[in-house]
Amino acid sequence: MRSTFTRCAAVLSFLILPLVAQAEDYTWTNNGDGTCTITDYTGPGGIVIIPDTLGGLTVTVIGNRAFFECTGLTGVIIPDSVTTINDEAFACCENLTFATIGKSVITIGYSGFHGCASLTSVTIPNSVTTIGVWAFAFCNSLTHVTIPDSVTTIGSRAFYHCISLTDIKIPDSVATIGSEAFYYCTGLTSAIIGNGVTTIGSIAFAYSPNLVGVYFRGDAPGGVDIFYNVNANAIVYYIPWTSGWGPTYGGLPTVVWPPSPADANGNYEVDIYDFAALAGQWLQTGCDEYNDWCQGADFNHSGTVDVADLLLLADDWLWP
Ligand SMILES: [Ca+2]
Ligand SMILES: [Ca+2]
Repeated sequence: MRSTFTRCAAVLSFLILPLVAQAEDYTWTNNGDGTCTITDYTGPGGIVIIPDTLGGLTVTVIGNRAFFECTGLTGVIIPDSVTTINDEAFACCENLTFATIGKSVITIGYSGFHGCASLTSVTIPNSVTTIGVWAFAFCNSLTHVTIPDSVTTIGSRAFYHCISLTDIKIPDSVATIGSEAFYYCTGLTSAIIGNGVTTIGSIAFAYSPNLVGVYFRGDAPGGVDIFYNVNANAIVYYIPWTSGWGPTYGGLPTVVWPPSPADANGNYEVDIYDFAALAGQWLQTGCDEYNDWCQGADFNHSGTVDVADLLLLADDWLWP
């Protein structure tokens, strides 16, 4: 880190209302197609709403290190015009507590939010396909992050040393989890791995002493030392009809994943489809094994589809 760095560090926490950023707070380059790349921010910080146009040009890229070490930045709202967050764009913004990423962002670049140690909340929109290498590494305060089902690649070390992260759900869209992606996420207790994941990089989950369960929605992915030095009592759960599972996986014992009673269609998710199944059989009687417990809607196998089943659905809503 550059220790002499003072840019936008002076004004901290005085700003209660969001500051609508002024054009003079930015430098940018013309991309030549009516768009521009923000190359630097020199404003006072606080909560910054990045403008969607500068000098008549649409802001599409937050450039390399544009907000690097901007310690005065406490919150940022990135406009929907932005498609790319480049390398280290917000790295080492150590007082940044929240980031709302615009709905057009496709790529979060290398170390995009690396070292944002105060970041407790980040919204990753359903447009992002790549979470870059080191993207959220050392985001020590991040307790929860939702990875949308647009994401196909989680880069190496993307969430390295996110020590406050307690659980993670990798959507079915993700094919590759990079090496050390969740290395030293010491607070991690559970992880759900989507059914599209074919490869997990080496020591992707390592040094997680509190890990209790890892739930795989698909076949056993390839990988080496995935669970290096995690809680030895953690259990790997798999869905019965998937393949590649032995008595252990990555050194951890494997067990068939117990289904939710409210999962009417048996796809290991409790959502609107299960609600529709319940609604379709509502107040049905005579449920038994011959009619598959009223097509799965008699969750508690009581013979009728009623409020007791609805309560089971409510209990497990959006499971797992
Ligand atoms: Ca279901
Ligand atoms: Ca019932």
